[in-house]
Amino acid sequence: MKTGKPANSAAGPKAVYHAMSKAFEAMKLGKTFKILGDLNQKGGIDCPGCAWPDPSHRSKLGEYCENGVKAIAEEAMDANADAAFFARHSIEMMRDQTDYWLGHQGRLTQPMRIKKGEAHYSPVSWNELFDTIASKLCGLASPNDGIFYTSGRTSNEAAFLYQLFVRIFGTNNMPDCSNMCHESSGIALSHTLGIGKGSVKLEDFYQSELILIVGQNPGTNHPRMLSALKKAKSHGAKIVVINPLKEAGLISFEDPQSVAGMLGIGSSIADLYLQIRINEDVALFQALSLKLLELSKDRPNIIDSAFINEKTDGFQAFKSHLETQDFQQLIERTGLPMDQIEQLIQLLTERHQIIACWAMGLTQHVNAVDNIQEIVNLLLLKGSIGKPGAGTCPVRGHSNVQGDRTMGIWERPSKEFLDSLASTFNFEPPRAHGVDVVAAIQLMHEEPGKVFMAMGGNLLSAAPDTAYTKTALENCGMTIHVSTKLNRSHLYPGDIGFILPCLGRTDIIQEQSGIQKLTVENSMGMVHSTQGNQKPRSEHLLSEPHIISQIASRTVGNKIVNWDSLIQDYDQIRELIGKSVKGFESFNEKLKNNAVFELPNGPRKGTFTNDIGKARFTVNSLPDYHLEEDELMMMTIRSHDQFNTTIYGMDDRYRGIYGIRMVVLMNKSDIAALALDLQKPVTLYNTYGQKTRKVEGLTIIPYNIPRRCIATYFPECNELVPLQLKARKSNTPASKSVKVKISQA
Ligand SMILES: Nc1nc2c(c(=O)[nH]1)N[C@H]1C(S)=C(S)[C@@H](COP(=O)(O)OP(=O)(O)OC[C@H]3O[C@@H](n4cnc5c(=O)[nH]c(N)nc54)[C@H](O)[C@@H]3O)O[C@H]1N2
Ligand SMILES: Nc1nc2c(c(=O)[nH]1)N[C@H]1C(S)=C(S)[C@@H](COP(=O)(O)OP(=O)(O)OC[C@H]3O[C@@H](n4cnc5c(=O)[nH]c(N)nc54)[C@H](O)[C@@H]3O)O[C@H]1N2
Ligand SMILES: [Mo]
Repeated sequence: MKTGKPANSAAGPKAVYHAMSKAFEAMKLGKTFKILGDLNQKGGIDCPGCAWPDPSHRSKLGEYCENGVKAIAEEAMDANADAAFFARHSIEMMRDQTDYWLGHQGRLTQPMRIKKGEAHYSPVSWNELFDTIASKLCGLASPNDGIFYTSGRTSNEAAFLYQLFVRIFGTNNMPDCSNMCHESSGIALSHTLGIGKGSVKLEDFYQSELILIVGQNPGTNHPRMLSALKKAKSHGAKIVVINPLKEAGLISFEDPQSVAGMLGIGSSIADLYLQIRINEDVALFQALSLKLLELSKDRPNIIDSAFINEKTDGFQAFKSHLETQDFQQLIERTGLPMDQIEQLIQLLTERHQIIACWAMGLTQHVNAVDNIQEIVNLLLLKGSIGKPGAGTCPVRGHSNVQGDRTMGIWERPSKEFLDSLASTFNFEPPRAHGVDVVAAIQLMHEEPGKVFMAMGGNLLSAAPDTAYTKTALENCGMTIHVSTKLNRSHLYPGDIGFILPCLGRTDIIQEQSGIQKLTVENSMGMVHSTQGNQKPRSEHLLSEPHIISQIASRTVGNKIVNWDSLIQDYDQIRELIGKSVKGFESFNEKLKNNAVFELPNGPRKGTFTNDIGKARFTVNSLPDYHLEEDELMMMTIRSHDQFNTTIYGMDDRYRGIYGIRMVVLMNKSDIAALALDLQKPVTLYNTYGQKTRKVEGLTIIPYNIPRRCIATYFPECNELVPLQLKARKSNTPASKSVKVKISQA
């Protein structure tokens, strides 16, 4: 382990060096360049990393970032976790290994099965596997005994087939990674504006006057966003960051596409950096709106009264509620200095084209939906939605997580969506809502014998309450994982456990009619194709749509949908999507010449498509959490060397932390006040709902973070997040505001 000074600039030559060394470590040279040459190019491979959109003009120099290269190296690595690997390693032995080790064993190459009591997974034929799964599903007492999880890398085609199969089977039990991610954004935005997606396009960044970046670390998690921010600044935008940590990428960006950037000369990003206390965003945004309303008494142009009158509802209630709040007290809660607040208010009064970007720093709190609704309130006050250079920008995580939702992966599908399925396919889909991630884990824990199927992802490590979730998985009658790589969820099978190895983004998909493409939707609602260029490493690998069709045809038959014929040519799947999902009419036509097309988005055009046809102001109460004398507020965040539960390496370069992940980032004054010895490990623990949860063996790192706030890494500290600690309305685990205590032997 080694620590150093946190960086104050991101990307640049170091990023290129780190990216390329990871790639060359994992893959042969020729393969690396073949994949990178196609990465994010039109008609090429959509990066399996984040969902940030591609610019209309693609750089031939390379339209990807350091972490995109790492994502590619992770998927396309030469190593294989084949049948011989599983014969050598028992699940017991693998449980003791780190996530880093698990991921570095290589790509899964063959279908595998394990039965209760067996020590090892062993190979099974696809035929036997499909038959066993189908007969188990058909034998369930109710379709609701099946739980069908999805992670956000799944293509539109696979997602559409999967949800169709599950609904014909008879349940809406479709939890997904969104439940743990942007669900809070979806709920808040649908209620207030009418669509659970953001309203801005990439071009809006270049017309904006002010961009707020709240609870998001793009230097690590959406590095290509930094290019958009740099360009926005060159067009005159000011950038304000609201984040408890000083994240390097938000301070300055060394653009690897420019000579200066490659010489290590950075362009500054944030004009103003507010190091807010964890989960005090509601207080901050209420204070800002309150002040703008007050100032508008003398300077009416500060707010957009015409917009408020014509386009919104609930303004009076919102205003009256704010007037009961005390500005000074609100600001005190945030821990921010008054001069910074004044600077932000100054920027807000003068500017009218405002974009608000956010990610997990806002969505993973008990009051997460309120956080986002308060941002919407501020934007509405300024008339900053539905015009160029302004609007909402929830920055999505997984590369197709937004598309999966559009395709119907949701435990709470709308009536309109189900009606459309019913009329296209002539069957009656189940209407009762299904379980989300938290409810699914509870159900699997409490009622043994369920069938759990995962289309990608790593539920065990991604979910809260790790020990409880383990038991939930082990209680299942059958666990089915469609995966590219080995992960911890595979190591806690039900009575029978299957691993179904699938083709990834970089692989060529060959079906009867020839090579197939797939499609994805990015964070801004643009749809385009993706097509791999690598020959599959094993004859046993199947595409996700192929796997689904085989399970479906054996489980629900070919009467409603002819699964077997559909996968001969994926254009046929897109035909069906075109018939059932709004915005996808003439889908295949729209993709001609590698075109990108935009999905309908009312708020983008100033049309609010919620139940009242007007944008809603909302009244949100201040979170009333209280820290005891010896308690700290913990957020679980990502290091620079991981993609969710996939650990690329042991360093968090921008934060100056090397070779270790079991850390607690803590304010120096708190370390002194608690008389902690930096040389000795600490334990974090808490007792929510009578149950004590703890993580031992953590190293304290003195860090620039507000008092009483600490940061740890996800997934190592998920054990400390109680399953029942979740956001109101969205049920998203509150993994960024967990109260903990600290002890040292
Ligand atoms: N390389 C890489 N890229 C990724 C991922 C990855 O793991 N690695 N994951 C993908 C996924 S699925 C997602 S959802 C996104 C995640 O992208 P992010 O949301 O950027 O990821 P987190 O590390 O969870 O960081 C949250 C940020 O919020 C801040 N924060 C925490 N609590 C608060 C708060 O109460 N208020 C405010 N204002 N800020 C707060 C933290 O300091 C941190 O900077 O990235 C996607 N892209
Ligand atoms: N404490 C805490 N917990 C969190 C978070 C947090 O910030 N803090 N963040 C939450 C968020 S935002 C999210 S999105 C979830 C992530 O939850 P998940 O999406 O479930 O987890 P991932 O780590 O992204 O899944 C990685 C696995 O996906 C499989 N995989 C990769 N590519 C493919 C593919 O192309 N096809 C298939 N079939 N499988 C593939 C590989 O086997 C890999 O091991 O975690 C959540 N959990
Ligand atoms: Mo996410």
